[in-house]
Amino acid sequence: MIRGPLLVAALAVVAATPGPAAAVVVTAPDLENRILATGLNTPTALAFTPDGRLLVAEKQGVVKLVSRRNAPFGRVILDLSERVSTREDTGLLGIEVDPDFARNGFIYLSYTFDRNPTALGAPKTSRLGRFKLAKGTIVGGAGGEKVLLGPVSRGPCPPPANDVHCIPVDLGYHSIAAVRAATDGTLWVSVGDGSGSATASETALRAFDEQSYAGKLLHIDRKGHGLRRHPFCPGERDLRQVCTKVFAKGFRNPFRFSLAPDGTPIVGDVGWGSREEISVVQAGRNYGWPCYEGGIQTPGFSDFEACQELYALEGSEGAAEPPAHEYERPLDGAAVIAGPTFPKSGIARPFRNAFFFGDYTMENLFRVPGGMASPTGDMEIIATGLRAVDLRPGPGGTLAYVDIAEGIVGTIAHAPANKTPIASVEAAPAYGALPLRVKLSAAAEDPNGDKLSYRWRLGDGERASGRTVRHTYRERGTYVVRLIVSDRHGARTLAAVRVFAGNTPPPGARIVSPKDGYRYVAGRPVRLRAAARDPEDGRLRGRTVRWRVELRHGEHSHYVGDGFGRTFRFKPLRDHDADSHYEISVVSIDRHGLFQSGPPHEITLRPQTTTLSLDSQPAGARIVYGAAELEAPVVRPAAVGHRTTVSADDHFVRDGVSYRFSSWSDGAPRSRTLTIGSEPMHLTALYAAAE
Ligand SMILES: [Ca+2]
Ligand SMILES: [Ca+2]
Repeated sequence: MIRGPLLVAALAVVAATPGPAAAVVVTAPDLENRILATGLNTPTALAFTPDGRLLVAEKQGVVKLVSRRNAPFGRVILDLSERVSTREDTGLLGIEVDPDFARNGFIYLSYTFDRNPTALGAPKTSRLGRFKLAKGTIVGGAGGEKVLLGPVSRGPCPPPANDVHCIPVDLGYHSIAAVRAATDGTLWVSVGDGSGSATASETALRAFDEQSYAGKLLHIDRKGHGLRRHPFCPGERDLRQVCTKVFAKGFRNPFRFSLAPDGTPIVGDVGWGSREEISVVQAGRNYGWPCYEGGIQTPGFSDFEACQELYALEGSEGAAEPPAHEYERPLDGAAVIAGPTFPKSGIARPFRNAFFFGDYTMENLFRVPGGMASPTGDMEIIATGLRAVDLRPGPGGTLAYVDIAEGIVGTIAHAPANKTPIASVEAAPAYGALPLRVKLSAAAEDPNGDKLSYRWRLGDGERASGRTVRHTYRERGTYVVRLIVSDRHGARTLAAVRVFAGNTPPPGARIVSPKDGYRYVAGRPVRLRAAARDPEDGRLRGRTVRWRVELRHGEHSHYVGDGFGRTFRFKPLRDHDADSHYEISVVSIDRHGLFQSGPPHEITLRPQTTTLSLDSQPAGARIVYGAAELEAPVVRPAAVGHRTTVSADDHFVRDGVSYRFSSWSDGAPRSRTLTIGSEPMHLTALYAAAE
């Protein structure tokens, strides 16, 4: 039941030459892909201001503003990275612009809070903050935040209660996710169950608790308070109480949702082992997680008493709501991304009255004619090769997306006849001593085969034309070279590259300690130290030294999180066993953003192990160890510090005799948690012959 994280990021450093999203294939003949922003560092979410500027949230806590003047790279307007968790699927995950933005300048950010992001520990909490954007800057910077949800920022959260304003993220999964503003100025917020370990955990049941923020769709006002006529505790008048903010419950990881033209929330709930769900959400209803995944009673949870009680309600008013649409998860995973429903008129035909959703892992984009509530035709794939993690209406009646892996924001646009050119730029060299003579080359094509024209802005006030340009930069600086490629029908595209004149890259950071092959204890912090220098900047530290931690399990690499700084501390997860290890890499970037010239330095850390014997008396009982089903006796290596669940079968038959479980040899109950110590362990499940 272990699934990879939702937001697996490519080594998230700005490349010198962002190319077009070559991987995206638009399969619908009357649509095309256009790029709005490139060079983004693990972008997770987007929003547009009413005047058409693009705001992009990056996972590590940075907000960029992309305007016509600074496209396609944009510029940083807010950096919250000193209080945003990057671990696993957490981070800055949602951004929204107030519908009355022209007057109040409000933008909303949903993120996983972390007091010390350079230590990849757990647990965390979630937060919704409000900022004010005026004249292109955030008023008060990171300190200008008004916390609307989640003021309690130290995990673990206390048990749920109406006055406990703590949004749990126990393990680095299923954080607060999307925030959407309705036209009436109210806010909708989706929150994951905050649980999400590899095994069925009781904490997932918070998704049913109306006094917990976990596993909910919330509906609040601009101050973060509940709204009148809230469905779950109708008698409650104090709109600061948790239950007054809850609109619907029973979600696992409702990562993305949208509001249909009639205001109905359409929620995509990312699945665990078997199903992805899209729900048309009604007030006061229960959408089933963790007892159901789609229409299936969730294996692992179905024995829970709370689930048995919910199953007993099937067919009655109190039963859980099935999703409007569900699809099976393939073996290598899936992650549904619910997009917008476009209106019935005033928009190009392919978008009219249609709902769009994507699957991040399957890299597809789908169109549902008629909308999710009442489809009028079969859903169809409109694009592939797209790792979209946010889908929203874009400028000019388009569908805008964020591709986290490519670091781009693009739109899917209606282009029934003429198609827009596709272009990228290369600078050779892109850095070096002054004077720096650079050859700028365009790679461009037009899908219709149109003849193309090339207009350059070289970043130092100079302009040029032609497919290839030679230019000398005489002053030290970082120049953004922009190229506009146009076809003869007036369709144009923008490509860009940075030139670092009078600058050279750092050769590469090295991990000084620990040594490659170091043996860790799960749950015990490992302190890492790197050395990095830049020819111009000298010794690098802080944000210029970037770490990445990946967990390797079998053939799969699993992103754990990012850190920064010369020293960095992370805690190996307790929920992985002897068959996993960590790969740690470090890179450096100079203070102008020039990425190191050498490859990342990487080391491997392996778990200390001991021997675990699981036996039964008599032999032959089935024992579930973590996600593995074993037949006793079995001896296996186990990672020191690893914590998991172990359960022996209630009864089994051997040689025609029926046996019933009585206890474990250490007196523990049949289903128990186990922490692996440093000494070899031997446990026996004791059975007695049943009458
Ligand atoms: Ca064309
Ligand atoms: Ca440098």
